[in-house]
Amino acid sequence: MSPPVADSLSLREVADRLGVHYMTAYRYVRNGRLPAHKVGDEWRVDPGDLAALRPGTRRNPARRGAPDRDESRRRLESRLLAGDEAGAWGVVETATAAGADPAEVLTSLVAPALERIGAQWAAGELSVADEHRATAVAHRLVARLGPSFVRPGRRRGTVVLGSVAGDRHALPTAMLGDLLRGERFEVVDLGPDTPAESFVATAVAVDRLQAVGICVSDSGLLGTVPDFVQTVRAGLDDPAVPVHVGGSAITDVRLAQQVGSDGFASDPSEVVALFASPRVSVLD
Ligand code: B12
Repeated sequence: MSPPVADSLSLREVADRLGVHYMTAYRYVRNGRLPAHKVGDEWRVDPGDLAALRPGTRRNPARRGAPDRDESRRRLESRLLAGDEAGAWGVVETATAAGADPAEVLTSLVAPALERIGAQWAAGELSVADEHRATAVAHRLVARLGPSFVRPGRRRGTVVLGSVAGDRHALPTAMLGDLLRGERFEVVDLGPDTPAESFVATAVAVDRLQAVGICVSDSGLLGTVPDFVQTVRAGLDDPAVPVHVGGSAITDVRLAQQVGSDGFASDPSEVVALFASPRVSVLD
């Protein structure tokens, strides 16, 4: 989003310049199509951003009404960073109306937007506060999308998910859990910073345990993962149950192998197949 500038425009002025109704201009802001910032109670728009929105200067008319993925991502990123849940949800609804299913919304919109936000934080372009605000909104989007992953029919067994002890990232297992629920797995998501003992206590208590998934986002924790995996594995009643380790810190199959994972998935489309497989281990 553009920083506040002295010559920024009110929404009324934006509407006049575009020749649209005030509510249309407001909607452009709320769904992230037009970057804006709040000054007190009022939305203000940078004239440069308005110029970029003008019909004919910005969009291919053939695509009018169906924003492409990059544009939707950019809009979502802008709404996440603005802490604007309603606007962010508007981007999700627009994508859904254009045909995206909930899994695509998570994997093609929300995750890449967070990835970009993380990259900007790492480059010193965003503060930790910006990242926290964006993540809080992302949590709410994921929660709102959750019920749309519920599928009727026989369950395929239970997957127990959580992040390795010390890892505070909560969204990866929340999103992964929904992708798996959408494929009729029962999922118990233990969330961030889960002790090995909690994985074990849960895994031995669930009905028809299919697999355990341990998420690692912070590569600073990688040294702890092999022992962690071993503790979890040793605590399971059935040694044939696979224990998978994944997440953004597990970047390739070799690393997965080193930390003791039974499998590796390089992208979301492979994750479901991985959890569906018995312990044949793609790493053997
Ligand atoms: C939000 C966020 C935070 C939030 C987390 C809040 C919360 N409640 O979740 C906060 C601000 C707390 C945070 C803290 C830190 N973070 Co952070 N964070 C992120 C960010 C922006 C988004 C994470 C996310 O939710 N991604 C969305 C999910 C869906 O994507 P995903 O993880 O790839 O998950 C998918 C797959 O990997 C897969 N998957 C996930 N789990 C599993 C498990 C299995 C078994 C399998 C098979 C697949 C799988 O399925 C998912 C769906 O497709 C990322 C950027 C990024 N690239 O993701 C950085 C990022 C992960 N963080 C990073 C860092 C460095 C940190 C800190 C160390 C910063 C610091 N110095 O304090 C701390 C670590 C704290 C800790 N001890 O954990 C780095 C990690 C770099 C690295 N390689 O180590 C990243 C990549 C940012 C960056 N570009 O540098 N962070």
